[in-house]
Amino acid sequence: EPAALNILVTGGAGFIGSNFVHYLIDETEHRVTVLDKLTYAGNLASLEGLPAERFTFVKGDIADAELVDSLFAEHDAVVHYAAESHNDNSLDEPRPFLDTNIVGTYTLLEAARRHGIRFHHISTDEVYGDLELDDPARFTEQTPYNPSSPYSSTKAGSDLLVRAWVRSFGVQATISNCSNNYGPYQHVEKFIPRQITNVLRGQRPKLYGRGENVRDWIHADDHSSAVLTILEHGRIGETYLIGADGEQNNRDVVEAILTGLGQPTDAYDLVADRPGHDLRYAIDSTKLRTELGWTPRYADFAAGLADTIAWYRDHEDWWAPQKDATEARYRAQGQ
Ligand code: NAD
Ligand code: TDX
Repeated sequence: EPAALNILVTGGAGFIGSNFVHYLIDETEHRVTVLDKLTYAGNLASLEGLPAERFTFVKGDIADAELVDSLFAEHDAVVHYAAESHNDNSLDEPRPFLDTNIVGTYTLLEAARRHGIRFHHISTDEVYGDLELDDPARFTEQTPYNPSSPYSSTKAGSDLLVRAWVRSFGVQATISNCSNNYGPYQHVEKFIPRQITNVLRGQRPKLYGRGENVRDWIHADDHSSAVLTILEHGRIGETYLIGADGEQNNRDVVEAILTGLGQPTDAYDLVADRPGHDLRYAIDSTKLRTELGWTPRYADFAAGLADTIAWYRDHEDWWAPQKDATEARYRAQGQ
């Protein structure tokens, strides 16, 4: 058994970060501190019921150098999830994406350098741009960066800062770039929860454009197991792509949600497309699987989606407070 560590998780009140915190508490002996600003996307209800002797919450900004410095002094490792994460918001108002994703990551890297602390940076496959729908290629660790949106360009910038701080200052960092996550605690602004909660409310799902864009879906628990594997066994300075062979086009996902909730498969609306909308993402995770022996538990997207639909059906108290405001924002954009 590895020794129990003190792990600092930034953005742990968000979707993937909160899933990772639950995973650490359930699957390891580590003690966890969450540092989270509680923006519109952060939700303390996602962290309810965790054991007080192993879990601490700190409200604060990753760009607050003094706070970050004092927290790094008390921890053995940092897993950095905090980000502005929604592409549609980044098209509306890019500034917070620069402040958090770029300046926030820079602030953490400077503290990592001072404290010599193990640092894992969470990123996205969107840094690689997009693929044609009929291209057999998938992204690998060698694919050149080519981000499309303000969101993905700031994530790309943050990845490059991490690489530079490893090479120039010897920071003990690894990077992972994961495909689209789904699962419990995902904000209702995102595609899958938006459509599930629309149908639960008697509203029609909204597909951008013609619904032909492809995303490569992975359950958040599988993302968590991959990140823990990299934290424990990854080689410093390396990048690992995380994916579970879950390519689906958006229309097929909406039809599966409608079927799962007993509605006809054509009961959706086509709405205005997202400007610059990436066509397709697809991850080749061979390096992570062969080098570190990782495999996803949810091999089957249909089973993971059924679990996720059931979770939203059973947790209206978690998502209802955000639903109206989120839909009002989309309505104002014709989406
Ligand atoms: P999210 O928007 O659900 O959560 C982000 C969290 O970060 C929130 O709790 C928010 O309050 C917090 N936060 C934002 N700015 C902060 C700041 N300045 N200081 C401290 N906390 C701050 O996002 P998510 O979908 O859980 O994504 C988490 C990470 O995973 C991001 O880095 C994202 O780029 C990456 N990622 C997401 C996906 C996906 O499918 N959602 C896929 C690959 C990678
Ligand atoms: O209502 C919708 N209708 C629709 O057709 C919404 C919200 C989205 N879409 C489409 C756009 C995308 O093709 O569904 C797909 C998924 O959209 P999002 O959930 O917004 O995700 P995406 O833009 O693919 O980015 C996500 O995956 C990579 C996360 O939000 C990012 O944080 C992550 O880096």
